[in-house]
Amino acid sequence: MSENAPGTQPLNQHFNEPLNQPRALRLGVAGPVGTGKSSILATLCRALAGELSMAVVTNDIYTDEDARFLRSAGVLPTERIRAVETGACPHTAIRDDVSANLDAVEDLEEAYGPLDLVLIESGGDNLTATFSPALADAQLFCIDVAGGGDVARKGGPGITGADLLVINKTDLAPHVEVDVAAMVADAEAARDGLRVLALSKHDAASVAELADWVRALLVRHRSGTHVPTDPGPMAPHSHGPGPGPGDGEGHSHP
Ligand SMILES: Nc1nc2c(ncn2[C@@H]2O[C@H](COP(=O)(O)OP(=O)(O)OP(=O)(O)O)[C@@H](O)[C@H]2O)c(=O)[nH]1
Ligand SMILES: [Mg+2]
Repeated sequence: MSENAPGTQPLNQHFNEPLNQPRALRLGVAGPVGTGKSSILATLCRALAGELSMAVVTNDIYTDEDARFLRSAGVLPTERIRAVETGACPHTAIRDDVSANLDAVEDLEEAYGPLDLVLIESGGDNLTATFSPALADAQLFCIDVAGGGDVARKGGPGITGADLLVINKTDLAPHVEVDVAAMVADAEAARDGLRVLALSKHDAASVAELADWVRALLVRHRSGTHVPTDPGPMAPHSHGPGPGPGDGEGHSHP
């Protein structure tokens, strides 16, 4: 009789996962257009790729622009950076039908696994776009000082409920007349104890804090004490007809 009679194998063997080797932590990065999501991915790859096995999935509406930016930045081997083209609705691909993103993540895990960390960048969207917990174990929502000091007060599920809220580009604050401390205080008041991080890619101390936050999250993921939470659904809205592929005749998200 074989050592493992049918039905007696440890459950994980059915899924080809070594025991005690949880799959990679999947960290989603969302936020409005241009707030610095790709830069955060580049920063995290530079800070962590020496100690963690990493891969990246980007989402763009029409192109693979973000993937090309990250490949040319040389922050990871190029084949570990995959692009998903989302069509007109970036939020759909991270929330309503996550299959294209899940396929990309699983392909990367199969090709280069075991991985420690997969970063998924959402296409730039509005303040209410968040990841489904079916795709991301945890999510970072990114706003920036250039969008105005009142953005944190505008709320939305990413600002109030993401695992980490980044207030980015703090080096620009004097140029756009924003008080970073007040913006952080507004955000903290909206987040019921959840972490807020003031970040600039030019401020090494803030980059180190971001990397430490990811390391601590990974420890909780591996020990099974991190519970993925859903920041909440998008606000109801509709898209008008558009000229691009995927724009179609327009549609609504109730
Ligand atoms: N001054 C400053 N500029 C930054 C910082 N982070 C990002 N940027 C700049 O902001 C611009 C947009 O950054 P990206 O990282 O491409 O932003 P994104 O959110 O990925 O943009 P989309 O994917 O198009 O939504 C670029 O010109 C970056 O160089 C920062 O900390 N400080
Ligand atoms: Mg980007």
